[in-house]
Amino acid sequence: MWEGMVPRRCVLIVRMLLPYHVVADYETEEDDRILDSDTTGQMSSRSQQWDHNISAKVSEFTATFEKQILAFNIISRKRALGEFRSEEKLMIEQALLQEEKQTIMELSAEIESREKAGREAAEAKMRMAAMVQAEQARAEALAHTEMISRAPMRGNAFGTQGNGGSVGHDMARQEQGVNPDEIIHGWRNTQRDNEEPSEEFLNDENETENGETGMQDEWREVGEFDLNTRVQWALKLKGIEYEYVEEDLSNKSPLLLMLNPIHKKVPVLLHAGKSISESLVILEYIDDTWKQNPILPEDPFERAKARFWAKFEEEKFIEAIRHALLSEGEQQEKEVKQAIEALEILEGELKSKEKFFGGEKIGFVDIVLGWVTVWLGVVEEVAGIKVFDSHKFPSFNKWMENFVETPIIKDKLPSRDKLVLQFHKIRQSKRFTHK
Ligand SMILES: N[C@@H](CCC(=O)N[C@@H](CS)C(=O)NCC(=O)O)C(=O)O
Repeated sequence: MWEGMVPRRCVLIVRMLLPYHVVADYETEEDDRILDSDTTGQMSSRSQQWDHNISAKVSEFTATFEKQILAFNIISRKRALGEFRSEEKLMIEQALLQEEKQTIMELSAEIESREKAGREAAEAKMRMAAMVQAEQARAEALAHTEMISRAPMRGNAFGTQGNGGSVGHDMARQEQGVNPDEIIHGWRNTQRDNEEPSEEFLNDENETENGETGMQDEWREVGEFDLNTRVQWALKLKGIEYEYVEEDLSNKSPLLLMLNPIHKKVPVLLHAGKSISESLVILEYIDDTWKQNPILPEDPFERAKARFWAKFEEEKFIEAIRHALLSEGEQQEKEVKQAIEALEILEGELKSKEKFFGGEKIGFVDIVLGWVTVWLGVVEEVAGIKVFDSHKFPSFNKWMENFVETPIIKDKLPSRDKLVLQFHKIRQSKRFTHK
């Protein structure tokens, strides 16, 4: 009813006032045509407006860009003169601060670990010194008892026998008493005497008279990674508890000189108050002393053969690799050639073996050569030489795999990365006293 009353004119107005988008669908193109056809030039079409906007934007961008180039050129000139923008300065300062912080943190961690190592070494040396002192006192007491026991011998043979027996018995008991002190180490003193260890002896921190300076860390770690490892492997294979005392080879301790006065080198094994030096000799001592898990064969001929191969490894193979690390040019080529020849011989020997030189189990010959499994690759990398080739030496390759996979060995293998660093330093310094 209401609808019928709306006048027609009103409907038209409503239609005209409808929002633009409702009718735009079919009117836009029409509009453009109308505007484009305008010859008065008063109205610009959509495409003309678009072109106009774009060129305005382009000139805006061009102006900004030119400004940036100008600023960049000025900044570059200033940078060349060492002047930086304030935010750049801030960033540089922050980066430097961060770097400094990191360096300080690393430095304090390093200092802390060195202090700890130093403290532990000093404590261990104190313990060792006390033990050596006890051993000397025991020897003195023994000599004294022997002297007394000999006195009546001149007059009374019966008395002597009785006394002698009891001394022997005491000795055995005392040896058992010292047994826990089974230690691998290097210490020194200029000579062995009967005096008590002096203050200096116990605290050698200020010692500098060795003439071996500047290589402290390198030597400490390299020392640990080769010959000492032999001894530790042997003890571990036999399940013997031991205490490991580190020696600073650039500043040898009085204890090392006392215990290994001839060679003044590590490793040294201290057992029951007695010191044993030379890694191969120590290995044999260990095998003779603790019978479980033998590392040398029982048969005399087989034992001799094992000793032969150990000597061969030392003199022909290991020695050549050591020298190759330190030499260059022709000399180095000669050493590499010798190492390869020795390796060919070892490859031939291993061909008939089950897993190791020692057969099914790791033995003397394996232990002597063992650290080469890590050293060889490191020396090759550091000295830029090639000795080992897994295709040419498949048996040796298998032996290396078997060796490093053995749990006891695996736990005591040196870190390759650390060795690479140490060997670089050693090669640069050309100081390699290892013989
Ligand atoms: N033939 C000895 C060699 C010992 C050796 O050369 N030890 C090195 C460390 S691995 C050493 O103490 N070097 C210090 C020096 O020569 O002054 C062994 O087998 O024990």
